[in-house]
This record gives sequence, C-alpha cells and structure tokens, in this order.
Amino acid sequence: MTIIPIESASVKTTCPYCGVGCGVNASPKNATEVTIAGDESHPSNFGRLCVKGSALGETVGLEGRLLTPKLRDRHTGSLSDVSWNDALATVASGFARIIAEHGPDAIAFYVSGQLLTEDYYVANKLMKGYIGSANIDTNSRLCMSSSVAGHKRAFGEDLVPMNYEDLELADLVVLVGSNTAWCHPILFQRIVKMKEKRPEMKIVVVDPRYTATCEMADLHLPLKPGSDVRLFNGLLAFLAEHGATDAAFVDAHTRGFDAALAAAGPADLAQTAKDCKLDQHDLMAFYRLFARTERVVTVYSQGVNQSSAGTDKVNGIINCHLATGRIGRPGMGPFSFTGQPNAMGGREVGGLANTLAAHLEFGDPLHGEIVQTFWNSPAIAERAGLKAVELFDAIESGRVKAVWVMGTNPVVSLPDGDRVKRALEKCELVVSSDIIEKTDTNAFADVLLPALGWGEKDGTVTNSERRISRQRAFIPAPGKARADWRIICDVATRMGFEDFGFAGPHEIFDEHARLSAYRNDASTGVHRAFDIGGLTGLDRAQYDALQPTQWPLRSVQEGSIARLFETGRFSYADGRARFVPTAPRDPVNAPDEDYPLVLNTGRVRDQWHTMTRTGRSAKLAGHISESFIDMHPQDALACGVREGELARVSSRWGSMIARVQHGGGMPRGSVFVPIHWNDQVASDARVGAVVNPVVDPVSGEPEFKHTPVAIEKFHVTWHGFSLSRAAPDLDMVTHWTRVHGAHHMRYEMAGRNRFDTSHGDHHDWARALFHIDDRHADWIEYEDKSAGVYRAAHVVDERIESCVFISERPDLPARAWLATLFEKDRLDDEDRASLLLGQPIGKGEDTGPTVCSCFGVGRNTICNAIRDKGLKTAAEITSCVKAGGNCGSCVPELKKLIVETEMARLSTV
Ligand SMILES: Nc1nc2c(c(=O)[nH]1)N[C@H]1C(S)=C(S)[C@@H](COP(=O)(O)OP(=O)(O)OC[C@H]3O[C@@H](n4cnc5c(=O)[nH]c(N)nc54)[C@H](O)[C@@H]3O)O[C@H]1N2
Ligand SMILES: Nc1nc2c(c(=O)[nH]1)N[C@H]1C(S)=C(S)[C@@H](COP(=O)(O)OP(=O)(O)OC[C@H]3O[C@@H](n4cnc5c(=O)[nH]c(N)nc54)[C@H](O)[C@@H]3O)O[C@H]1N2
Ligand code: SF4
Ligand SMILES: [Mo]
Repeated sequence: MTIIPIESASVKTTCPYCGVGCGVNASPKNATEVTIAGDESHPSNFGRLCVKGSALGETVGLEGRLLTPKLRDRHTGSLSDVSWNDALATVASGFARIIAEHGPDAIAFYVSGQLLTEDYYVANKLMKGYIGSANIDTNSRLCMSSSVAGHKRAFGEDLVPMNYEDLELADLVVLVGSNTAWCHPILFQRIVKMKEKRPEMKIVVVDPRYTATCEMADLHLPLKPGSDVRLFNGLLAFLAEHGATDAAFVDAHTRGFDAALAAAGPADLAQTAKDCKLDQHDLMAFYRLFARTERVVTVYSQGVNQSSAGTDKVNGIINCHLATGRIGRPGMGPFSFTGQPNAMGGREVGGLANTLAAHLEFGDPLHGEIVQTFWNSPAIAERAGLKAVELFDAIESGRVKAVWVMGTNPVVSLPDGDRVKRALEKCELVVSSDIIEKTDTNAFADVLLPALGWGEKDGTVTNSERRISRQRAFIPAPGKARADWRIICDVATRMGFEDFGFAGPHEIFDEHARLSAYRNDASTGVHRAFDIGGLTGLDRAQYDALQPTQWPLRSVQEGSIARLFETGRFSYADGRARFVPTAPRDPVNAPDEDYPLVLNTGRVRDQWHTMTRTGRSAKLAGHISESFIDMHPQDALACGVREGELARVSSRWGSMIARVQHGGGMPRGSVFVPIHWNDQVASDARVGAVVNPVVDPVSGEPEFKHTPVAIEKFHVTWHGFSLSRAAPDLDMVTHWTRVHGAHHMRYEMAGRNRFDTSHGDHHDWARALFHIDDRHADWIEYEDKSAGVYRAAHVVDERIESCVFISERPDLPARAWLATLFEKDRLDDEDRASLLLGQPIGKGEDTGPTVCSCFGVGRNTICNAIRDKGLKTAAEITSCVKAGGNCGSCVPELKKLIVETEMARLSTV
C-alpha cells in the first residue's frame, strides 16, 4: 500500500460511536495512522474519551475495507469489481424498472443512525419527495423509536428537553434500563465525578441485571424484566397520594392527569413490589427519594425502548416528571440517552418511515404541502411507510422488491435474523453501501457501494443533548470510496431527478437548515421547536468552522436554547403537555415449559454493534473476546451446563452458541447474551437469530430484551485455541470465534471429531489446520495422551508462525503471553521451553483477561496488587498499576475487583 504523507495538523472532529458525541482531536501521521486525543474545548467531553474513542486510531486502517463498487453474479454468487458508472447505472435502472412495474412502494431504503445528517437528508428527500414513497426506515427504529413516539405523545413533538449539565445539577439521577458505565461512559463519568464532589447526590439504577453501572449506585432496583410501567405507575400513584405533585404546573401546562392516574391504579406498595419482584423497602426508598428530591433527572435507554411496552415505559416516566413539574428547569427532566452518533440527526431530517421531514408529520396535508413546496418536488409521500420489521416482512413476502441498505447490518441487528436472511435472498435487488466488504448483510447484496468512513467524510451529527457537531475528514479518500450523500445524489440524478446537484455537504446542510425554518411559526399552525434557521447561509468555510451548537437556534441573535420547555410551553397547538394513561401489560411472549428462561441482549464495554470497526482493534479484543451466556448458577445447574462450557441458546425463532458464565449479576430466570458477535467473527454466535420479532404497537420497536429461550449443553470432545499469522482452516473446527491480535489472529475453538491416540494423528491435524505441506517444518510439540492434551507451535526461521493448544477440558493455558511471542523476530530457548510447558517460564505470571484496555492491565495483575498492597479504592489501584488512569471506563470493574478480592481473602481466613 502506498502511504500518502499528509500534513500532521490536528483536526477537530466527533467520535463516530455513541450518542454522547465526544469531541476528538485527530492528528494524522499518514494515510492510515492517526493519533487520537479528546478535544478539551468540546462541551460533551471536555477532553475525555472512553476506551472505544481512545482506540479509534486502531480502526482507521484499510484492512477489510470495501474500496471499489462490486456487482454479484446471481448464478455463480461471485462478486466482481465494476466502475462507479456501471454500479450506479445498475442501481438506478433497477429501481426505475421496479417502480415502473410495481409502483414506488415496491422499493425501500433501510438506513442508519450512523449516517451523517447530510447523507440522511438526501436519502429522505429522494425517497419521500422524488420516488414518492415513505419506505425509508432506519436502524433507529430498533433503537430510539419508542422514545420518539413517547415524546410525540407527551410533548407534541419529538423533543429531548435536556442538556448534559442537568446531569451534574441533579440531586437524584435515576438510570432506567441503561448500562451507562459501558454504553455512555463519558456521561457516566460526568455523573460520578459530580457525585464524588457532592456525595449527597443519589444514583438509582433500575435494571434486572447488576451491571457495571450499579457499582456507583446508591440503590439498585433489579426489577422483573418488562415491569417498568408498573414501577412508574406505582410512583405516580405514590406521588399523588403523598401530595408530592405540583398541582399548579399540572393545571397550567398539562392535560390528562386524572386519566393517567386512574390508569396507574391505586398506590399499593406491596402489590407493586410483588408485580415488579422488588424488595418492598427498596421500592419505598426509591419512591420516597423521588418524592422529596426536586432536582431529579430520569435517564432511559434500551431497557425502556426495546420492549413491547417501550412507548408506555417512556410515557410512564414522563408522566412522573409532568406530575411534579420537574421539566424545563435546571437539573431535572426525562432524558433519553441516544445510542448512535447521529440518532438525533436522523430524527431531525425525518429518517423514520412515519415522519415526513424536519419534524413535520404525516396525517396533516398541510405538512406535506409545506415540504413539497419547499423541495419543489414532483411528488410527496402521503402516508407513513413500512417500519423496519414490517419492511423486512414485506421484502420476504415479495411486496417490496428492491432494498438499499446504508450503514447498517440488518442480518445481525434485526430480530429473527434468519428470516432477514431469507428475505434478502428472495429480494430482486439488494444494494448495500458500507465501508467493509465482508459483513453478514453484504453476503446477500447484489451491488456493493464503497462508502467513505470516519476520518474520510465530512458532515454533521447531533448528540443526545441536541448538539450539532462537525465530523471532519483528516485522511484522504481511499480507493474509489465516495461519501454516502454523494452516492445517493448520484443515484437520484441517474434516476432523472434534478435538485440533487449539491457541491458539498455544506449545501445540503444549508437546505436542511432552511427547511427547518420554512413556514415555521405560530401563524402557519405548524410551529415546531426544531428550528436551525440561525445556521442557514453558511458557506463552505463557515460550515467547516462550525462549532458544536445546540438547537433550537432560530436566529443568530436569539442564540441556542440549552433547555426546552422553560416557559412551560409544549409543542401541542394548545401549548400543553399530555399525560398518557399507561395500563400495564406483560411482554407478549412469556416463558413456558419448553422455553423457560428470558433472553436479555445488550452491549459490552469495548465493542460496537456488529464489530466491523471495533473488532479490528487488538486493544479492544482483550476485555471480552468471545460471546457468552451470562446466567444465574442455579439456572445453569437446572439446564445441565457449567461455567466455561459451550451451550446452545434456542428460541422458537432460532439458535446460537456461546460460553456459559456467571458473575454478570443475573437474576434467576434471565440470561444475558451480547449483541456483537456474528457470522464474520464466529461460527454460530449471532444472537439476533434467537430474538423474537415482537414489536411495540405504537413505535414498532422490537422487543430485544425479552425472548423466551431454552439452554442446553453443546457437546464437544475437545477445547482449544490457536494463534497464527495466516488464517487456519476453519472447516476442521466445529465451533470457533476469531479474536484480533496485534500481530496475529487468535481462534478460540472446540471440536467434535475424536482423535485416536496414536501419535501423528494430532500432528497431521495441526499441519492441516495451518495448511503446512513441508514435512521438515520446525515444530515444537507436546502431547499427553492420558490427559487428552496436545500443543504445537510451528516455527519458521526462528519466528513463531502459528501455535495450537487443545485439551479435553476447557481449562487451557493463558493467551496473553503467547500473543507476545508474535511480536518477536526470533524465539529464544526460554520461549521454546515455555511453549512445550504450556506456560511462561521466567516471564512472570499470567496477567489474565484485560480489564483496563488503555494500559493493557490484566485482571490477575490488579487482583494481586489489591491483595498484596491492601488497596481499597480505584484511585489506589490507578496509582499502583495505572489501570483506570486514562479513560476511566474500567473504574466500575476495579471497584468490583476490590470487593471480590476481599471476599476471596475472607473465605480463606
Ligand atoms: N460499548 C458500547 N456502547 C454503546 C453501544 C455499543 O454497541 N457498545 N451502542 C450504542 C447504542 S446504538 C445504544 S442504543 C446504546 C444502548 O445503551 P444501553 O441501553 O445502556 O445498553 P443495553 O446493553 O442495550 O441495555 C441496557 C440495559 O437494559 C437492561 N434491561 C433489560 N430489560 C430491561 C427491563 O425490562 N427494564 C429495565 N429497566 N432494564 C432492562 C439490560 O439488562 C441492560 O443492562 O449504547 C450505545 N453505546
Ligand atoms: N438483539 C439485539 N439486537 C439489537 C440491539 C439489541 O440491544 N439487542 N440493539 C439495536 C440497536 S439499538 C442498534 S442501534 C442496532 C445497531 O445495529 P447495526 O446498525 O446493524 O450495527 P453496526 O455494526 O453499527 O452497523 C453499521 C454498518 O455500517 C457500516 N459503516 C460504518 N461507517 C459507515 C459509513 O460511514 N457509511 C456507510 N455506508 N456504512 C458505514 C459498518 O461497517 C456496519 O456494517 O442494533 C440493534 N439490534
Ligand atoms: S463516550 Fe466513548 S464512544 Fe461515546 S462518543 Fe464519547 S468517546 Fe465516543
Ligand atoms: Mo442503538
């Protein structure tokens, strides 16, 4: 690869991962190497980055990138490189033909909260104003759509009223269905820092699991999965009964209180505790704390949204804030933490199938008229399009015949993932814009379009507090990749539509800003809070210089509004917010005899979604390197599985395999499986295949946190792992997971094939595994037939090329020291002896799995330091072994290790 030298000036940009939207200083050294640091001037993070943000430099390389357009031959299945001309012609003519034959609703776009606002804007404009269908939906349907629906019902518009400072001004922060410590780490650190300053500030976590977030909480409510509506209905009734509501606010600014209170049922603490499976004293403590604390922020995330009662959960929470008048004032309010970097931007442009554009809606012809007049477009969609899950149903049934997937990986991330595969297989034309060539979804694409990735593209994103920040390019466009907005405009132009001739993202942003202000005032009857009129007319230089800015920003003179609803005015025409009655209902699918456990799915600290980017970082692979099934030890016993063994999780929809573990704080009856692992990195670990396709009736958001499942042992005869510079032959292995190393690939493996005991059998197997023909190759080998143990390393010119360790039992040697051998040009005698022995000689002890990814500090190192030096706080650990001293993401785990080490010490005295 040619390295293009570029100026190593630092560029201010925004992290492409979570909705916190941290500012990043990127200092490129060359086309693929960049130094990353937090931007001290950015008001989201003030210079801090979490571990994923800190590791961004490791993910900008070109490994695995899609760099040229490709077309698939449907007969042979093979892909071939084509010119942009041919690729665009195929897409445009394919869409045009299907529209001509079957109408505009026969095609669909499935887009992403990871697109930039400018990409999103033109995709929405093309579909809703030019093709004339509303069949554009986004993966935000899987993410924030229950919050969107809840906000619209309560406020009359999809508005997040808060800003991050409110988290610091609050005296009580309630985190509902949010593993903030792992998923919004920088906001978590801001909360924790404030709590250290003001210990009287309280944190309550509402989550069935005891997560890393609970380490910092004053109170953890491990409620029954799905019972949040009951919890907040109970709270509303409690507030009313104890005179803790704000009658003046309710009278002046809301409607529907009585109906909501009636739906909430009587204030019966014992009953609510029973319904939510909570300790009555804990419940009382929470209700009292909420009742007496004026400054309360209630944060909610996927434990709330991803539920068949998701929208009601959101309104249940908002009802309590409206009843107490705790909204629109400093340090209080309901706060939906957004997941993706541009979840909010997508909502602003109308990326969801049931919104039109710029917070204008379907159902009122005036809204359609406003948008169509502004666009001067040939058409305007008149009714909502298909929501993600329905959309893929329609693809499977043949109603939708072409789909363009942009920046999302639905085969992994939609529920009932095997059905998504079947749908894409049937679909006449599948187009995918991605930055990576091999993904589970791209395996089904007929046309692959190479997009520019983070660091290469330019545009804006909006974070959870409605702050618009620039993502800026700092490395040159690789190969033939193009910006998403440009690809969309190219297709639009080839379909014969004018009005897509933008010279750059600044022109798109300008049009978007103008639309937000167009006929946006009380006199039109379609006044909406989303207005960035103050950002219109930016030329390229001004756009490039745009500083992080919160909306609304009607005009430069008026400036940004940091907190919405300060005047008590909401977006409904009468200015009043609405209480929404939320009658509780149980999740649609309940556990039964065949599927007795509830599957909960979510995230781990160091991976991002389907791992196409974070999966390429060796640093991030160290924390958790394989998929797992976290379950209560007694449930494991009942299912006949043991910690460390492989097990199959199955539901009525599909199955997957992962390793059983305890210690994730699971209550009885629930299991937790992470969402990240997929067919590219593991043989059978795609949890989306297991998840039920039930959706919330209002928002259409899938119930990702609640699927009845069964767990059974996955029988294997041996366990093992390999490290190698070249890929091994995975057909020889029953179960595998790939783990990225700095100078090697590691494969965790297990198999069912029996080796007989004659020597040579294992040896031949190892040679075949690593594709080695040379009979005189240099091997270091050890075999213990009686224990069923075999290990071998293949050495070329004194340098290790590959090694494999297998055993009949899952307890295998540590991997960390083996990885260090791949950094060496030659093995010394001690290394060779260590390989034979299966453990390091004279190299100190095994450091254990990574806890602190920034400094690469392992669990054993930390536990030994705690034990030997009597460390009592995370800060002491940091000063002793550095762990926790950079991004701080591991601090909750350090606290847990202190407790665990102390427990272990006590149990041995
Ligand atoms: N490290 C990392 N961070 C991320 C992401 C990532 O992939 N990796 N993705 C980003 C995205 S897009 C999103 S949407 C966010 C998601 O951020 P979060 O919502 O914080 O993350 P999840 O792990 O999906 O789920 C949160 C919690 O909901 C709990 N839960 C399950 N069922 C219930 C229930 O019935 N009630 C309640 N109260 N809680 C329940 C789960 O046990 C889990 O701990 O994270 C963002 N940040
Ligand atoms: N079981 C279960 N499933 C879930 C969830 C859950 O909690 N449980 N959570 C859901 C949620 S909240 C979310 S947000 C989704 C996320 O799920 P996905 O959106 O499917 O996951 P990603 O891996 O983020 O997919 C992004 C894709 O875009 C590509 N990409 C990256 N940058 C660019 C770019 O600039 N342009 C283009 N065109 N492509 C790019 C990446 O390579 C990748 O293939 O998962 C959902 N699915
Ligand atoms: S908290 Fe981490 S992942 Fe989220 S934006 Fe900040 S650095 Fe990126
Ligand atoms: Mo998300």
